[in-house]
This record gives sequence, structure tokens and C-alpha cells, in this order.
Amino acid sequence: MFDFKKKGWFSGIAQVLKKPAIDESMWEELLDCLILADVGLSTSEKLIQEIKSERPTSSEEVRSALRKKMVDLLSVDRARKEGFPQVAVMVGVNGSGKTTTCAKLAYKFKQEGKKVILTCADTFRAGAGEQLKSWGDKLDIRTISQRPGGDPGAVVFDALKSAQEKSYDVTIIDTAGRLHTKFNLMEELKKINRVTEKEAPQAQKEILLILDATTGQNGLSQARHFTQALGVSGIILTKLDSSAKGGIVLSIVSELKTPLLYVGVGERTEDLLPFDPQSFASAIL
Ligand SMILES: Nc1nc2c(ncn2[C@@H]2O[C@H](COP(=O)(O)OP(=O)(O)OP(=O)(O)O)[C@@H](O)[C@H]2O)c(=O)[nH]1
Ligand SMILES: [Mg+2]
Repeated sequence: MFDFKKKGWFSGIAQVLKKPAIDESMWEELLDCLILADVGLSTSEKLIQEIKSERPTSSEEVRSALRKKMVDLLSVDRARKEGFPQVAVMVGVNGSGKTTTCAKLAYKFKQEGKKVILTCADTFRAGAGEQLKSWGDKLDIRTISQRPGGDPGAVVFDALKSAQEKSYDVTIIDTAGRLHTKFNLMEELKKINRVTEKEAPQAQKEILLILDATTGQNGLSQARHFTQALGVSGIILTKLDSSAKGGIVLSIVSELKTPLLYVGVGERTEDLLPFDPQSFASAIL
């Protein structure tokens, strides 16, 4: 299990809350701690304002209010996330960890006894198909790909047909990394979505945005474009094991109003953890 507490992202808060008096300087120090942990200015200010308005009378009350606010904030839109996706399309910028996360998710579903198929709709980068296939081989999971330069929509079509004919439970679709500013590439993702809508209308679908936690606040504006253009249903935050600061999860969910479903904490297939707001908040505070 990944130890959120060990990272010490919010250890400053514990120090501030050791002080007996609740005064203006304490609120300022708390705000600084949140910003330093990469919570982002507007989310940090919002959290502090809300807690302040409850007029806590002890540092313990401040701590429990902060914990509760964090859980509320992180719990956005999670109710409909029951069950498992039958079709998952992974989107995001270059190098964010899409292909690795495809393998991690495939491994997880396979562990749960589901029949999984991996699909490489990244026909852009030479070697993308081989990269996904080598994960598939390692996990003994069927992988569908096409030669570079092919039509990603066609690969997805083939994969969904095959999944239906052979009764696969989950189809995981990898796509090419792209910047949200590349109009044609964004249109290509929309086309992939249209193919999944058409070929698997009944399936529970997820469009998952794979975000690299180390890009911090800068990654957020890119992410916003993806969520707006594609109707992203969930986020997977990768590389939380590296130099990233955990507060980023709060700014992501607060800014994008999209639930954070998993975090990536390493390069191995087992390094994907379901994200649970309650355990996160309890671990860090
Ligand atoms: N430390 C760490 N590294 C990760 C994690 N997830 C992915 N990586 C690494 O990030 C690098 C890029 O991962 P890929 O899965 O190839 O990223 P991608 O989004 O598919 O990249 P493109 O297809 O080129 O856009 C690889 O070196 C991965 O091992 C993670 O959770 N932690
Ligand atoms: Mg890739």
C-alpha cells in the first residue's frame, strides 16, 4: 500500500496546528502549507475561508474541519462510478503514462477474474503497438493493434467487434499522446468516442484522462481542455511516487469537477491504487 503520510506533503500543517491560539497568523500559515503542497491558490483560499467561517475554537476542530472539507471536495461525482467499465478509453498528453496505465488497469481487471482485451489506437508513434503488445504478452492478455499510420477508429471498431463476439468483459483502448491544441488529433479522439458509442451503445464507458502529477499546476490547464472537449468521466493521476506533491489531487478535482479514480505510484503493473478520498484525507491529516 502506498503510504501517503510518509511523503510528508502536509507535515507543515501538523506543526501549525500545534499552536494553541487560533489567530490570523495561523490561518496564513495554513494557507502557505496548502500552497506549498501544491493545492493551488484558489482551492487553498476556498478551503481556508470555509473552515474559518465555521469559527472553530481549537486546533483539533480546525484539523477535523479541514479533513472533512478535503473529503467533500474529493468526493465530487463519485456515486455513479460503481461497477467496472466495459470500455475504457485512455487520453492525455505525451508521456503522461497512458500505455503503462492501460497495462496496470488490464492487470487489475484480470486479477478480478475479468476477460480483458487491450487495444492500441495509437497508430501515430512507431513502436506504440509493440509497447502495448509487450505488456499484453507479459500479462497474457490479448492485444489488438495496427500498423503505424492506420486509422485509430478502425482499430477500435475491430477491437469492439472482437470483444463482443468473444465475450470479453473489458476493452481498454490506448491512444496517442497529444496536445489539446492540435485540432486534428482532438477530432481523432472524438471519432474514437463516436465509434465506441456506435459499436457498444449499451456498454458502461469511461473516458479516462491520464495526468502526470509531476506537471503540477501547469498540467491543469491542459487537463481542462481535455475534459471540456471529450467529456472525460474520470482521472488517473500517475507518477505520484516521484517529485509530485499530493496537494495536486485537491486542485485537480476542485478545478476539473471530475472524480479521481486511481493513482499511479510506480512503473510496475501492480503500482495502481484506487483513490479513496477518506483514506487520503485520514492519511495526510
Ligand atoms: N514513477 C512512475 N513512472 C511512471 C508511472 N506511470 C508511468 N510511468 C513512466 O512514464 C513513462 C511514460 O509512460 P507511457 O506509459 O509510455 O506514457 P504514454 O502516455 O503512453 O506516452 P505516449 O504514448 O508517448 O504519449 C514511462 O517511463 C513509464 O514507466 C508512475 O505511476 N510512476
Ligand atoms: Mg503510449
